[in-house]
Amino acid sequence: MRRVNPFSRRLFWQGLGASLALVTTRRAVSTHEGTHVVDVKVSGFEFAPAAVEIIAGDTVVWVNHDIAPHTATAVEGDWDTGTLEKGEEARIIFKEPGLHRYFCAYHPHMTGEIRVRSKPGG
Ligand SMILES: [Cu+2]
Repeated sequence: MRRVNPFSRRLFWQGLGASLALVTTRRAVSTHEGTHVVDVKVSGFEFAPAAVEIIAGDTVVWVNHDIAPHTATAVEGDWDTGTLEKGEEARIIFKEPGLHRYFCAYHPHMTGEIRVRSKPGG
């Protein structure tokens, strides 16, 4: 395949070496280097998973799979995805550690929570 030129092949092996190193030194290496994106599916009038645990700086993405519109609206009122129609998504970056409970503004029985832990070593 033309795409596998010597350069990208070398990158591939470097990547493999890095992941092997991660496995062997797992205890010493943080599982959260850089930021992560966590998906929450909004489907069947539920947030799935309803409880999510992330590290400060991570992003949560809500994707609405229902025909009904939904929101993810913070109970504390400090963030809100706004209305998500079917197929739409919204992302929110959580920078501060803490527990964020949220609900759907259209269907308040739909609830979820995001637990944001502090960044290791910071
Ligand atoms: Cu809803």
